[in-house]
Amino acid sequence: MQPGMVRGTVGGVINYCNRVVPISCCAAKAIMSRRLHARRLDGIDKNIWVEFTQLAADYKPVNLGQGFPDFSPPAFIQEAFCKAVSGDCSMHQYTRAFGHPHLVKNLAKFFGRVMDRDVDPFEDILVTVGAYQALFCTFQALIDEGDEVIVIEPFFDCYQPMVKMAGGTTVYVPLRPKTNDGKALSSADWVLNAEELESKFTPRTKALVFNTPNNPLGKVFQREELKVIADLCVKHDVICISDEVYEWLTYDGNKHVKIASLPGMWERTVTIGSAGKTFSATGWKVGWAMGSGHILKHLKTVHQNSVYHCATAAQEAVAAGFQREYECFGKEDSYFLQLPATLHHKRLRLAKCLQSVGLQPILPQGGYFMIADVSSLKVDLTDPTTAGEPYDYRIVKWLIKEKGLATIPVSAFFSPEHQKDFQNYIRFCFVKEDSTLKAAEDIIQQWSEKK
Ligand code: IK2
Repeated sequence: MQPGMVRGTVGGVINYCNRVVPISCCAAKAIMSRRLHARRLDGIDKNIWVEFTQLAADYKPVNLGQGFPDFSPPAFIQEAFCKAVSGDCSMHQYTRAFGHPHLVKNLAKFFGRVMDRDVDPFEDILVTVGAYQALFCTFQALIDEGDEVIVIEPFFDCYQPMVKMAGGTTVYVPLRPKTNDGKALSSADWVLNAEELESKFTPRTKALVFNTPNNPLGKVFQREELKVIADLCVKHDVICISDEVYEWLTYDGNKHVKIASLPGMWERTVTIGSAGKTFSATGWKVGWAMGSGHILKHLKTVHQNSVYHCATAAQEAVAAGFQREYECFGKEDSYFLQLPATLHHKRLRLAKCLQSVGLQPILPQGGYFMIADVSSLKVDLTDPTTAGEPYDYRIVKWLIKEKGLATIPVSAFFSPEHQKDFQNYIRFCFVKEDSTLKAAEDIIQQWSEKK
């Protein structure tokens, strides 16, 4: 037993933080002489969300870290959830494995309209435990040992470990600022070089994954940019995985375009969505994968042999949400218009605050994150517990512990090759109450005055 730990829980010990640590973690070496964990887990045991969510829980900072709203979902969807749990007893029981019928029918109807095509509710959609599980099913179902997956960076961090667990290798292609003079002040200035992208395709390339609007940069890929990606996917016979969890959050006239709607792409694209991001209910963990049934059937095989199905009542509520949004599509009371309108102001407010202390944020065209180089502000990095970590990790930890403000280090969204270029950047989340943004502004102001 390690110092500071006490016995007291069946199958575990309690550590300093009152958390139960399974005996297997502490004493595995003593019990087993053979290798315990599967090789596919090598090097992927750290997770930024686990680490920084715990820090936020421990230090209780003003939280502009993980991407979730600190306000409630709209009343109509809360009411739909209450109705689901208090009504028919079937809402408390298993439903169809690949998606509650009411939900898949509404998703098919809604996205069929958006894409102007027939979407088969029972063939072309899989409902999952958040977009996270949709991604997991996609990689497990489609990637084999030796396959390569092209990842456009910056990228949502879980793509890399998920590809690795499936036996594949990630090959990165970066969005690069159009100019090198430090004037890339909008996410629109970050572009993909078509030749560089094409150079990454090899006979082993099985899939390409990207995210629009992008987390953390906020880039909204324009139709012409999507066409470049689409043409290369068709030319090299590659599957496209399009992570669109922030699809309703675009600003300044930018429009989200679904790559699956481009010619020849429906047949080779898996589109990933999230009700958590869509209806400001991230804790419900309802997501989906959508695409041609001939691809989706393989994702369903992974799903039926792992999770099997997702919470019925939450699916019923999300179904009601999409039904409502179908009815008020494009109208003033659509939540899909109201949320970005609200966030547009919060985005400008945060940008103004950062600029007022001499920082140059990259203004996002979409999503609910903003990144900024904070190296001009004073930081005391003497904490020995973070020594050896990337600079942005150390800044973020110092900010949480010493200033009471949580953000996220940006290098976590880059490949090892490009991480060093972004170690001065941190990510701020602005899907927060104005009072939270005000509290963060006060901390940022006070931080800059201490320089
Ligand atoms: N894909 C992207 C691009 C995401 O950003 C997320 C959720 N990210 O939230 C953490 C953060 O960046 O602060 C997901 C997928 C997963 O979505 P879901 O919550 O529906 O599983």
